[in-house]
Amino acid sequence: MIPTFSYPAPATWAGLQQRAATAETATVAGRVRRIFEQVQQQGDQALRALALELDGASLTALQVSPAEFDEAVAVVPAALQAAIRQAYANIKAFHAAQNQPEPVVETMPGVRCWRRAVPVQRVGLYIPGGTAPLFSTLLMLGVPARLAGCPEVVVCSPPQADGRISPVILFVARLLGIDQVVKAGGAQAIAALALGTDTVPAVDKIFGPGNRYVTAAKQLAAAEYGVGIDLPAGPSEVLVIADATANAAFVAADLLSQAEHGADSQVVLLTDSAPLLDRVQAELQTQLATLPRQEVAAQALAASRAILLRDADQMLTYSNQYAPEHLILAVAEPETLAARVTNAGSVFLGHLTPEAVGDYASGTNHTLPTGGYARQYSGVSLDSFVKKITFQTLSRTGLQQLGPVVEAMAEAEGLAAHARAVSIRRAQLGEAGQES
Ligand code: HSO
Ligand code: ZN
Repeated sequence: MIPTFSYPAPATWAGLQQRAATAETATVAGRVRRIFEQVQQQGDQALRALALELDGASLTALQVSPAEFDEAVAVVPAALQAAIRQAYANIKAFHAAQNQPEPVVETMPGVRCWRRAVPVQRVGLYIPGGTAPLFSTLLMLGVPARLAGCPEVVVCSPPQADGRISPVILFVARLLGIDQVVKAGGAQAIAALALGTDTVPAVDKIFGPGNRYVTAAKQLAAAEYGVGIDLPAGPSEVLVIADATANAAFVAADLLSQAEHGADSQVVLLTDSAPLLDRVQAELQTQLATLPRQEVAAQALAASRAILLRDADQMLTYSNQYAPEHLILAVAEPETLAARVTNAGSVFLGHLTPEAVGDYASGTNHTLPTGGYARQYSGVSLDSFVKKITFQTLSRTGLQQLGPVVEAMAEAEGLAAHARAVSIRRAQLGEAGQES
């Protein structure tokens, strides 16, 4: 089912690790640019026109009304509401613990430095719609936004053809205490968040996944409009490291859970057990047959890789080079391997920890670096919604102690005004500050 590679030489790994090119076509970029112009010129009117053209929705009000929230909440089944509440509690607990106290550090006598986390003031959360609106993404973005204390949080999501937003998304928004939900999708929503319209406030940072247009629009917003974005987005990925103790049915289920996201999802299996590999391939066949999204999943699998390697060392080296968004360690002693992971977005340890738990409800965030960006980026966390502003203050003693240090360095860099900013103060204190 998945193309197999047996004991490839390490020199060939880089080729195997290549992600399918997600070439940003000039057509997408051009279309996105025109949409930005349209939103800039016509504001809300452009959002209505594009909702009609692209979502088939005829809208008067763009903003979801309190009555619409009430209706939506009423139709979400109680069992789903309870599940979402549990996920919410877990995500909140995990992210709240990321709020660490920042100590005041006296670096020298009389020189005090500290840092304060200040929320990004205005944030926009983009939640894709389509056939399966991923309301879980609203939890993953909304929980840290609220915990960080961002004063303005606006959600944009494309309307269905009937002009509504998925009731579950509205239920989650209400649970989070977010009342600004705008019926706008695609590049036009990102343009509105970057530029501002009558209904959509311009924001400082935009979060959330989306299709090629949304991704291109976020890039444009960041490059030309001074707006922050969460992560360079790309197709979702999972890499499973499985040894002979792994359960083939579990491994196949994990691979498929990622494959069903999209035909461009990247699925990688590394194993040092040839019999396990055969069993996983057979299981994939069996399980695929019963999946509603089997066409999508089959396409993803066809472009993915199953690789037989010599041992745990090789598997770990390969995985660290690939830097997967999700890494599942389906091995007898996952902690040993986990300690040696250097590049991954989020790691799932042991046979009883499917990626799906992190996608929804264990507490970790599912907005993670893809495309190899796990080499240098972290996933979304509380930190994504704050800036850490640094502060410092010097007492008389502090200036006495630090002044000569700075003067010496400034003079050596040939920056006399810097040196003087110190010496002029020392002179007033009757110190031996000398100007040069
Ligand atoms: N695996 C996706 C997140 C997700 N899964 C949402 C289900 N719903 C990207 O990390
Ligand atoms: Zn998922």
